[in-house]
Amino acid sequence: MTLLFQCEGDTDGSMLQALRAALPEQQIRRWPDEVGRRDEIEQAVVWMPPEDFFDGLTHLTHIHLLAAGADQLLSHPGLPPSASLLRLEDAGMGDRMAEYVLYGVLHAQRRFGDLAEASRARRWARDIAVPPATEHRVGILGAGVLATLVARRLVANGYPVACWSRSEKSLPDGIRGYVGKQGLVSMLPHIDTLVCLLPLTEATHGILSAELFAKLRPGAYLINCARGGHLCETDLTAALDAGQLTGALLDVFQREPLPQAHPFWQDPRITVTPHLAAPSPVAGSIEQVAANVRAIACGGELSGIVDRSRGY
Ligand code: NDP
Ligand code: OXD
Repeated sequence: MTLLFQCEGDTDGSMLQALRAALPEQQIRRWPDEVGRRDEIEQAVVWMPPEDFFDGLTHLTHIHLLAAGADQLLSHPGLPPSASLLRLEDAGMGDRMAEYVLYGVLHAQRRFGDLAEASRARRWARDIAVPPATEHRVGILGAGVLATLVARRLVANGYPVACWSRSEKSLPDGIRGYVGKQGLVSMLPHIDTLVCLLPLTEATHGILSAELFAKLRPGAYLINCARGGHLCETDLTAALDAGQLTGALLDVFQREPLPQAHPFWQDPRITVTPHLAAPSPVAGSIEQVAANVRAIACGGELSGIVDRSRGY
């Protein structure tokens, strides 16, 4: 079997090296300098394949994505219609995402933004009320692989947590589940910090909107660590101006890197991070890709199958 590896972020070659070590029996070619005969390639491991990447890959059966979110790959104009897509599931990202979200939730609950402002003004702000974690309710949009791991970490830190999903599911103890459109309407009015961990699909595009912000508890905090396309950026600014929201921690943006002139950089109520909430770790990612390559060879069970019709 011949496999083509494409990951521009792998600047030191450590991912490719790990993949070759994990699959010594396979022929692994590096894109773009080792592509060779394109019709010999049966599988590809990709990060963000360029526009002409799939040209001539006529025998491609499986595409392994080095990311959790498949939105960009699914919108690739050259994506072969019949190849199976496999994404990363956790692969070590869950722990990193849980740290990121926990930081944001603590920031909101302990009112560190207000305290920092008071500190800059040399104000001894004992009047800033700080509720206990048990009274700060966190709502997560999504109840998938990452949302569940994040929710567990928040529960372990004393927060009441609710997760929202498309389908009914059994969630770990202490996490309340809400399902579908009606479930979202029921969940939002109780939420102090809202976390977005949804895949970007037609149904979830623009979900973080004025309509949704208006349903949250007044003064709620927003954490978006999923995709920039989930957020209506002008609606966020309007909700902050109106006091409907008190702040936001944003890791993802409609345009990345966030353009220099973007107003979010200058807004003290918004914390911008450069899409690093949970980068794909080398060891966990390669372990998962290699396990799938082996499973394909022996007809075993695959993990991370992307359902093209659902969009995730
Ligand atoms: P999963 O596919 O495991 O989970 C997605 C969840 O979203 C599921 O619970 C699903 O519901 C729910 N969902 C999807 N569509 C809808 C809808 N229309 N209404 C309600 N719920 C919906 O994804 P992961 O947890 O692995 O990853 C989530 C996202 O996190 C990725 O798609 C990516 O965009 C982002 N991400 C960001 C990173 C960063 O560094 N910032 C790093 C890694 C991922 P159901 O369970 O019913 O299917
Ligand atoms: C991912 C990401 O989807 O890093 O894995 O955003």
